[in-house]
Amino acid sequence: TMAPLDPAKRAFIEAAIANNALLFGSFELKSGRISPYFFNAGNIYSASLIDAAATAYANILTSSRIPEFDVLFGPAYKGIPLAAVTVVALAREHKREVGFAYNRKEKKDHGEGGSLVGAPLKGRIVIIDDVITSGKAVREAIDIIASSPEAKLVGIVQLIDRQEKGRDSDTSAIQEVEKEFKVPVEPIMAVGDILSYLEEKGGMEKELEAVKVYHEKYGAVR
Ligand code: OMP
Repeated sequence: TMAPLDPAKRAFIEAAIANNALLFGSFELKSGRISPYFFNAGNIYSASLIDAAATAYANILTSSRIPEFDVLFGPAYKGIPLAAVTVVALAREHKREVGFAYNRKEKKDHGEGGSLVGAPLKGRIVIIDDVITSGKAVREAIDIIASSPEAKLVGIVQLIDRQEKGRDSDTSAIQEVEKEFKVPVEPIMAVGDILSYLEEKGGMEKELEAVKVYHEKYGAVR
């Protein structure tokens, strides 16, 4: 049996399901894996759900292994609104004033030009990301920081850690990224919380079973 689910996580998962941000079915992932669940951060658009996400990110950014930082980097596209709302939550709820930055997917050659927008990418940077599966997407964001000479990556926060095997080993994508880049990667929630939710709620036995079977296959070996 599993540890009882934290009430804030339970409320967030419930709201995510109600807003179609957390879906059950059959989904092909970026990594090619076929998953019985999918978290779509693009469906975090209602005021109350994005507020809950911002609060959760702001909490993990201030009460975890994440060190002090100067700029929150939200990779395009889904990271952009998340970074914007989270800097507001950090200022309002934690009296911490940082700027946010993001990238364009298409390079712009007129107007102000360049592919980075927002706060100058200088100083200590934390990446705010939505979901980590194999670690491919977050590595793309890490590359952007690495190619900015005045920026130093100091941490990464994830909304959902799917706790899956990474690119190079049977250990989790988060462990691989922490080891390779020597920065903390902190998830707000993990697949275990989704399993706990389904177990507590009851009535979703098919979904629960499918997530368990999937996790047996792709889950990281600790
Ligand atoms: P990796 O690049 O394999 O770590 O997969 C993470 C990325 O895949 C995320 O940034 C999303 O673009 C997408 N994704 C989700 O949004 N939600 C999921 O539940 C799973 C994925 C995925 O494709 O693995």
